[in-house]
This record gives sequence, structure tokens and C-alpha cells, in this order.
Amino acid sequence: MNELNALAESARAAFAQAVTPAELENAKALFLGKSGRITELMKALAALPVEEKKSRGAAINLVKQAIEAALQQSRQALVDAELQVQLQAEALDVTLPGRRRGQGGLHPVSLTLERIEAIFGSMGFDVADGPEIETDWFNFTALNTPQDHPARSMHDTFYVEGGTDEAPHLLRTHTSPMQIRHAVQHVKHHRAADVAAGRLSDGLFSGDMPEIRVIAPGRTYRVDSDATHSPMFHQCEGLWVGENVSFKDLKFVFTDFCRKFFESDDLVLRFRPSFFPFTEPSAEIDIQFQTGPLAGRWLEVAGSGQVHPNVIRNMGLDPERYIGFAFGMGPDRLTMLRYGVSDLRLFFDGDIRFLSQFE
Ligand code: 2NL
Repeated sequence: MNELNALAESARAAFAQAVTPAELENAKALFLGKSGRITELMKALAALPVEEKKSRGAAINLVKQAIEAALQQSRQALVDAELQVQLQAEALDVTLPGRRRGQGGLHPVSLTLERIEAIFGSMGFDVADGPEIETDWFNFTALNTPQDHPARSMHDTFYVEGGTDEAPHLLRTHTSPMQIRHAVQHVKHHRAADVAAGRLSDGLFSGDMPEIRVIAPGRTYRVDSDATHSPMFHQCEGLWVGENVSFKDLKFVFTDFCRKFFESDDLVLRFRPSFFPFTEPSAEIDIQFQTGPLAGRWLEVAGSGQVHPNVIRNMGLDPERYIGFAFGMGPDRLTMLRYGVSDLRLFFDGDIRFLSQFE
């Protein structure tokens, strides 16, 4: 290798060592600068004879071009390396799954209420609605509850501001007030038709009217809080009033409901004598599964009874003509039975890990 080739080689090596553009430009100065090696070689030409000057000059030019090409290559390499570093730093992993918007869902107790409404809806029941803050007339008096009944005490019922001593306001302790309101409206509506037709009636209504068939689902409140009681809980009551409505209708309707709700055709019912101020006679309803994890045990699911004549009167109806039955159940408990949940409080803690397991 002659000295010119060696010079080109050492320039390439110096350029390749440069890590930054500044280092590269310093290396360039050593070879191509004003007092660099190439310039020195050019100056030395002056001392040579004419013939040698020509060939030597051409050879130096070739080396100079080779060094310039090497410099250009190294410059490009530094630019490429810098770009590579930047791309690495700003890299996006486009294969990461996107962040989905959370999908909401119905609360398990709401799912139960929807099922109850659908099943009773298929049997011709309307769905009543009404206020959670009630007067004591709709919550207690209309339901034949004596003035001195313990349920009326501040120990059991949440009283709220806004009422009077004669008509206190409270958080409804059951869903019955919605049924009383519904029945009163129903009777008013059909009495108006009677009055318009010239059959004026005073006092209790004993004219013609379609049957009252209604369920009343919703939140209810009692002063009670432990592992199996929440101060806010749900109830769903049912009411069927007509001229020939009897316990056999109650048994048929409620059996059909339970078999549909629990999707169990061989489920059986048992009626046990009980007492409620608003029904006479009254009965607890127990169910028993024949198959599955709960088979063989009697489970209490509802209270029921024939609507008390005083309650029929408070709806504005004549109990000599109209009669019916009513029942009340706890959707919270029905939800626990259906899904095998053992702690009521899970429904009201609002823990999304629990709640998102339903549907
Ligand atoms: C229970 C008991 C019951 C009723 C609720 C009712 C409603 C009207 C008239 C008469 Cl408007 N009765 N409701 C009747 C018997 C029992 O519920 O233990 N519920 C969980």
C-alpha cells in the first residue's frame, strides 16, 4: 500500500471514530483543512519537476476525492444514527389493545325487578310508581295500621321534615302506598264515568269497573342495619282487586310467578297462616326447589293475604262488592337466592368487581 492509500485509509478510520458531528468536523480539518495533510501534500508539489508534478498531482486529487467521499458517508451515517435514536425514543406500540369505554350494566336487583315486571306484565298486571317520601296516611292509616302500632314509632320508621303533627312525612316503609295511590286513581277514574253517565254515587264506589291488577316495585326504608338488613331495601308488592278474586287466584298467580322467576317447573309452594294489619286472613308464602343446590328446604319468599275490608274502603271501594288479594316480597332476597349471594350488603357497597358479574 503506498503512502497515499494509507492516508485515505487513516482518514476513513478517523471519520468512523467520530461519534458527534463536531468530532467528525475536527477529523475533517486534519485531512482537508487549511493545514491538513492533503493541503501539505499539494504545497509539496511545487518542489517537484514538471513531469512528476502532473502525475503526483492527479494521484493526490484522487485521494482527496476518496477522503471527501468518506467524509460524506460518515456525515450521513451520523444523521442516520441520530434519526434512529429519535425513532426509538418516540416509538409507539401500535399492537397494544385500545382503551375501551367502560360498558355499564344493570344492578342485579334492577335485573330482578325487570324480571318481576315482565312476568307479572305477561299476566296483565300494571306497574305502579310513587313517591319515596310519603304521608303517614298512605303509608300506615290507609293500610289499617293502628295509631299505636310499633311500626309507626321513630324506632322503626324514618320521619322527615315537611309534614305536620297530623300528617307527618316519612320514608315509605313498604311499597303499599303506591298501590293505594294507584287504586284510588283507578276508582276515581271509573267513578267519574259513572257520574257522567248519570249514575251519581256517593261514598264508597260499588259501580262497574275493570279489575285492579298492579304491582308496585321500589325502594323502601326502615330503621334497621345488620348483616341481613339494610336501612334501604327493595320491595315489590302485588294487588289484584275484583269481584271474584280469591286465594286460589293468589296461589295460581304466585306459583306461576315463582316457577317462571326461578326457571324451575317443579318448584312447590306452601302457605302458612300469618298476620298483617292490611290483610285478613294472611299467609306467609314458602317455596321449595326439588332440584339444584337449594332443593328440599322451605324458603320464605313473600307475605300475602286477602285485602282487609278497611283497606278496600280506603281505596274508595265498597267491600260488599269488591274483594282481592295482595302480596309483598323482597327483590333483594330473591336476587340472593337466584344468584347464590350470601351477603345482602354486597348489593349496596357499590364494588364494581362484584356488580360487573351480573349479565
Ligand atoms: C311481607 C308482607 C305483604 C301486602 C304486603 C298489601 C297491599 C295493599 C293491601 C293489602 Cl295495597 N296488602 N300488601 C299484603 C300482605 C303482605 O307483605 O312480608 N313483605 C315482604
